Amino acid sequence: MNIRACCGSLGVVNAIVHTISLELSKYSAFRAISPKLVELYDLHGAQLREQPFLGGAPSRVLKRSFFKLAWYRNPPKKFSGGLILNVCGFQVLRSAIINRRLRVTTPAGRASDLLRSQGFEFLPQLIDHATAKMITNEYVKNLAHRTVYLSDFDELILHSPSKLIHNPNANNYAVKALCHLVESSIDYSAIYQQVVGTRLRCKPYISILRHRNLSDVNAIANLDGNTKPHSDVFFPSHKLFVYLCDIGRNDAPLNYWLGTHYWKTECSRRSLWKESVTHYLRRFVRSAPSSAESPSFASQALIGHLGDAVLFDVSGIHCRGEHLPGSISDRIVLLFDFRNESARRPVHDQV
Ligand SMILES: O=C(O)CCC(=O)C(=O)O
Ligand SMILES: [Fe+2]
Repeated sequence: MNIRACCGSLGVVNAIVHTISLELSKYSAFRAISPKLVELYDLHGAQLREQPFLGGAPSRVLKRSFFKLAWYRNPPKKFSGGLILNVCGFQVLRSAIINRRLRVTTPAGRASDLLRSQGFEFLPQLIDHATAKMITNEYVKNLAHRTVYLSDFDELILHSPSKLIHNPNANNYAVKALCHLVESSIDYSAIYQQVVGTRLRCKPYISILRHRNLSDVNAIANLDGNTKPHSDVFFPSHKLFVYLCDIGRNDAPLNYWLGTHYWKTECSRRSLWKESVTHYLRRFVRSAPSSAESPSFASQALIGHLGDAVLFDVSGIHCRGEHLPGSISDRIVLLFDFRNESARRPVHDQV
Protein backbone atom coordinates (compact mmCIF):
# COMPACT_ATOMS: atom_id res chain seq x y z
CA MET A 1 0.00 0.00 0.00
CA ASN A 2 1.47 3.41 -0.83
CA ILE A 3 1.70 6.24 1.73
CA ARG A 4 -1.32 8.13 0.39
CA ALA A 5 -3.54 5.09 0.45
CA CYS A 6 -2.27 4.28 3.95
CA CYS A 7 -3.06 7.82 5.22
CA GLY A 8 -6.44 7.64 3.50
CA SER A 9 -7.42 4.45 5.28
CA LEU A 10 -6.12 5.81 8.61
CA GLY A 11 -8.36 8.83 8.10
CA VAL A 12 -11.37 6.58 7.52
CA VAL A 13 -10.56 4.49 10.62
CA ASN A 14 -10.22 7.66 12.73
CA ALA A 15 -13.53 8.99 11.46
CA ILE A 16 -15.27 5.70 12.32
CA VAL A 17 -13.69 5.60 15.80
CA HIS A 18 -14.69 9.23 16.37
CA THR A 19 -18.31 8.62 15.29
CA ILE A 20 -18.61 5.58 17.56
CA SER A 21 -17.04 7.45 20.51
CA LEU A 22 -19.49 10.32 20.05
CA GLU A 23 -22.39 7.86 20.01
CA LEU A 24 -21.17 6.09 23.17
CA SER A 25 -20.59 9.38 24.98
CA LYS A 26 -24.36 9.99 24.80
CA TYR A 27 -24.89 7.27 27.43
CA SER A 28 -23.95 7.80 31.09
CA ALA A 29 -23.08 4.12 31.52
CA PHE A 30 -20.28 4.43 28.97
CA ARG A 31 -19.18 7.81 30.30
CA ALA A 32 -18.76 6.17 33.71
CA ILE A 33 -16.21 3.79 32.22
CA SER A 34 -14.21 6.21 30.10
CA PRO A 35 -13.04 9.71 31.00
CA LYS A 36 -12.40 10.30 27.28
CA LEU A 37 -16.12 9.91 26.64
CA VAL A 38 -16.83 12.42 29.40
CA GLU A 39 -14.54 14.89 27.67
CA LEU A 40 -16.33 14.35 24.39
CA TYR A 41 -19.69 14.73 26.09
CA ASP A 42 -18.65 18.00 27.70
CA LEU A 43 -17.47 19.27 24.36
CA HIS A 44 -20.49 18.26 22.25
CA GLY A 45 -23.19 17.41 24.83
CA ALA A 46 -26.10 19.61 23.74
CA GLN A 47 -25.67 18.92 20.02
CA LEU A 48 -25.12 15.22 20.64
CA ARG A 49 -28.51 14.68 22.21
CA GLU A 50 -30.20 15.87 19.05
CA GLN A 51 -28.08 13.84 16.71
CA PRO A 52 -29.45 10.62 15.15
CA PHE A 53 -27.82 7.27 15.85
CA LEU A 54 -24.10 7.34 14.95
CA GLY A 55 -24.54 10.85 13.56
CA GLY A 56 -26.81 9.49 10.79
CA ALA A 57 -23.89 7.60 9.23
CA PRO A 58 -25.66 4.21 8.88
CA SER A 59 -28.63 5.67 7.04
CA ARG A 60 -26.27 7.70 4.85
CA VAL A 61 -24.24 4.59 4.03
CA LEU A 62 -27.39 2.58 3.39
CA LYS A 63 -28.80 5.24 1.12
CA ARG A 64 -25.57 5.51 -0.77
CA SER A 65 -25.20 1.76 -1.18
CA PHE A 66 -28.82 1.44 -2.22
CA PHE A 67 -28.17 4.04 -4.89
CA LYS A 68 -25.08 2.17 -5.97
CA LEU A 69 -26.89 -1.14 -5.99
CA ALA A 70 -29.88 0.28 -7.75
CA TRP A 71 -28.48 2.53 -10.42
CA TYR A 72 -24.79 2.99 -10.10
CA ARG A 73 -21.99 2.37 -12.61
CA ASN A 74 -23.41 3.93 -15.65
CA PRO A 75 -24.31 0.62 -17.19
CA PRO A 76 -24.75 0.06 -20.90
CA LYS A 77 -28.41 0.16 -21.88
CA LYS A 78 -28.81 -3.55 -21.90
CA PHE A 79 -27.84 -3.78 -18.24
CA SER A 80 -29.65 -0.68 -17.07
CA GLY A 81 -31.73 -0.76 -13.93
CA GLY A 82 -29.10 -1.56 -11.33
CA LEU A 83 -28.37 -4.69 -9.34
CA ILE A 84 -31.63 -4.95 -7.42
CA LEU A 85 -33.88 -4.73 -10.46
CA ASN A 86 -31.59 -7.04 -12.39
CA VAL A 87 -31.58 -9.63 -9.65
CA CYS A 88 -35.37 -9.46 -9.86
CA GLY A 89 -35.16 -10.26 -13.57
CA PHE A 90 -35.62 -6.79 -15.04
CA GLN A 91 -33.33 -7.42 -18.03
CA VAL A 92 -34.99 -10.71 -18.85
CA LEU A 93 -38.35 -8.97 -18.89
CA ARG A 94 -36.97 -6.10 -20.94
CA SER A 95 -35.41 -8.39 -23.54
CA ALA A 96 -38.62 -10.44 -23.70
CA ILE A 97 -40.67 -7.30 -24.32
CA ILE A 98 -38.27 -5.89 -26.93
CA ASN A 99 -37.87 -9.18 -28.75
CA ARG A 100 -41.58 -9.86 -28.63
CA ARG A 101 -42.27 -6.46 -30.10
CA LEU A 102 -39.75 -7.09 -32.84
CA ARG A 103 -40.72 -10.75 -33.17
CA VAL A 104 -37.16 -11.85 -33.63
CA THR A 105 -36.17 -14.98 -35.48
CA THR A 106 -32.86 -16.81 -35.30
CA PRO A 107 -30.89 -16.57 -38.55
CA ALA A 108 -30.60 -19.52 -40.87
CA GLY A 109 -27.23 -21.25 -40.92
CA ARG A 110 -26.41 -20.49 -44.52
CA ALA A 111 -23.89 -17.75 -43.93
CA SER A 112 -20.59 -17.58 -45.77
CA ASP A 113 -17.72 -19.60 -44.31
CA LEU A 114 -15.93 -16.50 -43.04
CA LEU A 115 -19.00 -14.99 -41.42
CA ARG A 116 -19.72 -18.31 -39.75
CA SER A 117 -16.20 -18.92 -38.49
CA GLN A 118 -15.05 -15.38 -37.59
CA GLY A 119 -18.25 -13.41 -37.14
CA PHE A 120 -17.37 -10.99 -39.95
CA GLU A 121 -16.40 -10.95 -43.57
CA PHE A 122 -14.11 -8.28 -44.95
CA LEU A 123 -15.05 -7.15 -48.46
CA PRO A 124 -12.07 -5.38 -50.04
CA GLN A 125 -12.92 -2.67 -52.56
CA LEU A 126 -16.67 -3.19 -52.38
CA ILE A 127 -16.90 0.12 -54.21
CA ASP A 128 -14.23 1.71 -56.33
CA HIS A 129 -12.41 4.88 -55.30
CA ALA A 130 -14.30 7.10 -57.72
CA THR A 131 -17.69 6.00 -56.40
CA ALA A 132 -16.56 6.26 -52.79
CA LYS A 133 -15.23 9.78 -53.45
CA MET A 134 -18.48 10.76 -55.15
CA ILE A 135 -20.51 9.58 -52.14
CA THR A 136 -18.15 11.39 -49.78
CA ASN A 137 -18.43 14.62 -51.77
CA GLU A 138 -22.23 14.48 -51.68
CA TYR A 139 -22.05 13.66 -47.97
CA VAL A 140 -19.94 16.75 -47.32
CA LYS A 141 -22.52 18.89 -49.13
CA ASN A 142 -25.20 17.54 -46.78
CA LEU A 143 -23.28 17.91 -43.54
CA ALA A 144 -25.75 20.49 -42.30
CA HIS A 145 -28.45 17.80 -42.07
CA ARG A 146 -26.53 15.48 -39.82
CA THR A 147 -27.59 14.65 -36.31
CA VAL A 148 -24.93 15.60 -33.81
CA TYR A 149 -24.71 13.31 -30.79
CA LEU A 150 -21.37 14.26 -29.28
CA SER A 151 -18.60 16.69 -30.01
CA ASP A 152 -16.82 13.94 -31.92
CA PHE A 153 -19.70 11.85 -33.18
CA ASP A 154 -22.42 12.68 -35.65
CA GLU A 155 -24.57 10.83 -38.14
CA LEU A 156 -26.31 11.69 -41.37
CA ILE A 157 -29.39 9.49 -41.44
CA LEU A 158 -30.29 8.46 -44.98
CA HIS A 159 -33.00 5.94 -44.34
CA SER A 160 -34.73 4.49 -41.30
CA PRO A 161 -37.21 1.63 -41.67
CA SER A 162 -37.85 1.62 -37.95
CA LYS A 163 -40.46 3.70 -36.22
CA LEU A 164 -38.17 3.61 -33.21
CA ILE A 165 -35.54 5.69 -34.99
CA HIS A 166 -36.84 8.93 -36.41
CA ASN A 167 -35.28 10.04 -39.70
CA PRO A 168 -35.17 13.84 -39.68
CA ASN A 169 -34.21 13.78 -43.37
CA ALA A 170 -37.11 11.66 -44.58
CA ASN A 171 -38.45 14.54 -46.67
CA ASN A 172 -35.19 16.23 -47.50
CA TYR A 173 -34.68 16.20 -51.25
CA ALA A 174 -30.87 16.51 -51.19
CA VAL A 175 -30.41 13.77 -48.60
CA LYS A 176 -32.81 11.52 -50.48
CA ALA A 177 -30.71 12.05 -53.62
CA LEU A 178 -27.62 11.01 -51.67
CA CYS A 179 -29.45 7.93 -50.39
CA HIS A 180 -30.38 7.12 -53.97
CA LEU A 181 -26.75 7.46 -55.03
CA VAL A 182 -25.70 5.11 -52.23
CA GLU A 183 -28.34 2.56 -53.15
CA SER A 184 -27.50 2.63 -56.83
CA SER A 185 -23.77 2.20 -56.05
CA ILE A 186 -24.06 -0.59 -53.48
CA ASP A 187 -26.25 -3.61 -54.02
CA TYR A 188 -26.73 -4.31 -50.34
CA SER A 189 -29.41 -6.97 -51.02
CA ALA A 190 -26.98 -9.04 -53.10
CA ILE A 191 -24.21 -8.57 -50.52
CA TYR A 192 -26.53 -9.61 -47.72
CA GLN A 193 -27.65 -12.67 -49.59
CA GLN A 194 -24.11 -13.63 -50.54
CA VAL A 195 -22.64 -13.23 -47.04
CA VAL A 196 -25.51 -13.86 -44.62
CA GLY A 197 -27.08 -16.46 -46.87
CA THR A 198 -30.67 -15.31 -46.73
CA ARG A 199 -32.79 -13.02 -48.86
CA LEU A 200 -33.23 -9.56 -47.49
CA ARG A 201 -36.88 -8.88 -46.74
CA CYS A 202 -36.71 -5.23 -45.80
CA LYS A 203 -34.61 -2.22 -46.49
CA PRO A 204 -31.90 -1.67 -43.86
CA TYR A 205 -31.25 1.42 -41.81
CA ILE A 206 -28.72 3.52 -43.75
CA SER A 207 -26.59 6.34 -42.43
CA ILE A 208 -23.15 7.89 -42.60
CA LEU A 209 -21.29 7.95 -39.30
CA ARG A 210 -18.53 10.39 -38.62
CA HIS A 211 -16.17 10.01 -35.69
CA ARG A 212 -14.04 13.06 -35.50
CA ASN A 213 -10.37 12.91 -34.90
CA LEU A 214 -9.69 14.92 -31.77
CA SER A 215 -6.43 13.19 -30.95
CA ASP A 216 -4.36 16.29 -31.59
CA VAL A 217 -6.59 18.91 -29.99
CA ASN A 218 -6.64 17.72 -26.41
CA ALA A 219 -10.42 17.26 -26.29
CA ILE A 220 -12.37 14.50 -24.62
CA ALA A 221 -13.28 11.99 -27.28
CA ASN A 222 -15.17 8.76 -27.71
CA LEU A 223 -17.85 9.19 -25.11
CA ASP A 224 -20.44 7.07 -26.86
CA GLY A 225 -19.56 3.81 -25.12
CA ASN A 226 -18.76 1.91 -28.31
CA THR A 227 -15.08 2.00 -27.43
CA LYS A 228 -15.73 -0.65 -24.77
CA PRO A 229 -15.87 -4.24 -26.02
CA HIS A 230 -19.54 -5.17 -26.29
CA SER A 231 -22.10 -7.04 -28.31
CA ASP A 232 -24.93 -5.00 -29.71
CA VAL A 233 -28.42 -6.17 -29.18
CA PHE A 234 -30.59 -8.80 -27.67
CA PHE A 235 -31.13 -10.59 -30.93
CA PRO A 236 -28.91 -11.75 -33.78
CA SER A 237 -28.31 -9.18 -36.46
CA HIS A 238 -25.72 -7.84 -38.91
CA LYS A 239 -24.17 -4.55 -39.91
CA LEU A 240 -22.29 -3.54 -43.03
CA PHE A 241 -19.66 -0.79 -42.74
CA VAL A 242 -18.41 0.71 -46.01
CA TYR A 243 -15.30 2.80 -45.45
CA LEU A 244 -15.51 6.30 -46.84
CA CYS A 245 -11.90 7.02 -45.91
CA ASP A 246 -8.74 5.04 -45.24
CA ILE A 247 -8.90 3.52 -41.78
CA GLY A 248 -5.54 2.57 -40.31
CA ARG A 249 -4.61 1.41 -36.83
CA ASN A 250 -4.60 4.96 -35.49
CA ASP A 251 -7.90 5.93 -37.09
CA ALA A 252 -10.40 4.35 -34.70
CA PRO A 253 -10.87 1.07 -36.60
CA LEU A 254 -13.57 -1.43 -35.72
CA ASN A 255 -12.07 -4.19 -33.57
CA TYR A 256 -13.70 -7.61 -33.58
CA TRP A 257 -13.04 -10.60 -31.33
CA LEU A 258 -13.00 -13.47 -33.78
CA GLY A 259 -15.41 -16.26 -33.07
CA THR A 260 -17.18 -14.60 -30.14
CA HIS A 261 -20.46 -14.45 -32.08
CA TYR A 262 -20.83 -18.12 -31.24
CA TRP A 263 -21.51 -17.19 -27.64
CA LYS A 264 -24.92 -15.84 -28.65
CA THR A 265 -25.60 -15.51 -24.96
CA GLU A 266 -28.26 -12.86 -25.52
CA CYS A 267 -30.49 -15.58 -26.83
CA SER A 268 -30.53 -17.34 -23.50
CA ARG A 269 -32.58 -15.77 -20.76
CA ARG A 270 -30.65 -17.47 -18.00
CA SER A 271 -27.30 -16.18 -19.24
CA LEU A 272 -28.74 -12.71 -19.83
CA TRP A 273 -29.81 -12.67 -16.19
CA LYS A 274 -26.40 -13.91 -15.07
CA GLU A 275 -24.58 -11.37 -17.22
CA SER A 276 -26.61 -8.43 -16.01
CA VAL A 277 -26.03 -9.35 -12.37
CA THR A 278 -22.32 -10.03 -12.79
CA HIS A 279 -22.01 -6.69 -14.55
CA TYR A 280 -22.80 -4.97 -11.27
CA LEU A 281 -20.99 -7.40 -9.04
CA ARG A 282 -17.78 -7.54 -11.01
CA ARG A 283 -17.88 -4.04 -12.45
CA PHE A 284 -17.56 -5.06 -16.03
CA VAL A 285 -19.74 -5.76 -18.97
CA ARG A 286 -19.39 -9.00 -20.81
CA SER A 287 -15.79 -8.19 -21.34
CA ALA A 288 -13.56 -9.29 -24.10
CA PRO A 289 -12.08 -12.71 -23.46
CA SER A 290 -8.44 -12.41 -22.53
CA SER A 291 -6.20 -14.42 -24.76
CA ALA A 292 -4.77 -16.17 -21.73
CA GLU A 293 -8.24 -17.28 -20.75
CA SER A 294 -9.18 -18.40 -24.19
CA PRO A 295 -6.41 -18.50 -26.78
CA SER A 296 -8.87 -19.14 -29.59
CA PHE A 297 -10.38 -15.65 -29.22
CA ALA A 298 -8.24 -12.83 -30.52
CA SER A 299 -9.23 -9.38 -31.55
CA GLN A 300 -8.57 -8.00 -34.98
CA ALA A 301 -8.48 -4.35 -35.97
CA LEU A 302 -10.40 -4.19 -39.25
CA ILE A 303 -8.24 -1.67 -40.96
CA GLY A 304 -8.90 -0.88 -44.60
CA HIS A 305 -8.92 1.60 -47.42
CA LEU A 306 -11.47 3.90 -48.95
CA GLY A 307 -14.12 1.68 -50.57
CA ASP A 308 -13.43 -1.45 -48.45
CA ALA A 309 -16.27 -2.86 -46.39
CA VAL A 310 -16.95 -5.30 -43.60
CA LEU A 311 -20.14 -7.16 -42.81
CA PHE A 312 -20.26 -8.33 -39.21
CA ASP A 313 -22.47 -10.21 -36.81
CA VAL A 314 -23.26 -7.79 -33.99
CA SER A 315 -23.61 -10.51 -31.38
CA GLY A 316 -19.83 -11.03 -31.49
CA ILE A 317 -17.74 -8.83 -29.22
CA HIS A 318 -16.50 -5.69 -30.93
CA CYS A 319 -15.59 -2.11 -30.21
CA ARG A 320 -14.36 0.99 -31.93
CA GLY A 321 -10.68 1.73 -31.51
CA GLU A 322 -9.53 5.23 -30.65
CA HIS A 323 -8.11 7.98 -32.76
CA LEU A 324 -4.46 7.97 -31.79
CA PRO A 325 -1.84 10.63 -32.38
CA GLY A 326 -0.74 10.40 -35.96
CA SER A 327 -4.27 9.89 -37.21
CA ILE A 328 -4.86 12.49 -39.85
CA SER A 329 -8.55 12.43 -40.56
CA ASP A 330 -12.03 11.85 -39.18
CA ARG A 331 -13.39 8.34 -39.53
CA ILE A 332 -16.28 8.27 -41.97
CA VAL A 333 -18.21 5.08 -42.44
CA LEU A 334 -21.36 4.28 -44.39
CA LEU A 335 -23.54 2.07 -42.22
CA PHE A 336 -26.18 -0.43 -43.29
CA ASP A 337 -27.87 -1.78 -40.19
CA PHE A 338 -29.88 -4.92 -40.94
CA ARG A 339 -31.37 -5.07 -37.46
CA ASN A 340 -34.93 -4.81 -38.62
CA GLU A 341 -34.32 -7.80 -40.84
CA SER A 342 -34.11 -10.01 -37.76
CA ALA A 343 -37.66 -9.18 -36.82
CA ARG A 344 -40.18 -11.86 -37.69
CA ARG A 345 -42.42 -9.20 -39.17
CA PRO A 346 -40.12 -6.53 -40.58
CA VAL A 347 -41.37 -3.34 -42.13
CA HIS A 348 -41.37 -4.13 -45.83
CA ASP A 349 -39.85 -1.08 -47.30
CA GLN A 350 -39.07 -1.30 -51.00
CA VAL A 351 -36.59 -4.12 -51.15
O1 LIG B 1 -17.86 2.34 -34.73
C1 LIG B 1 -17.39 1.23 -34.56
O2 LIG B 1 -16.30 0.86 -34.99
C2 LIG B 1 -18.16 0.24 -33.75
C3 LIG B 1 -19.50 0.76 -33.49
C4 LIG B 1 -20.38 -0.26 -32.91
O3 LIG B 1 -20.12 -0.78 -31.87
C5 LIG B 1 -21.59 -0.61 -33.64
O4 LIG B 1 -21.90 0.00 -34.66
O5 LIG B 1 -22.28 -1.51 -33.18
FE1 LIG C 1 -21.62 -2.20 -31.37
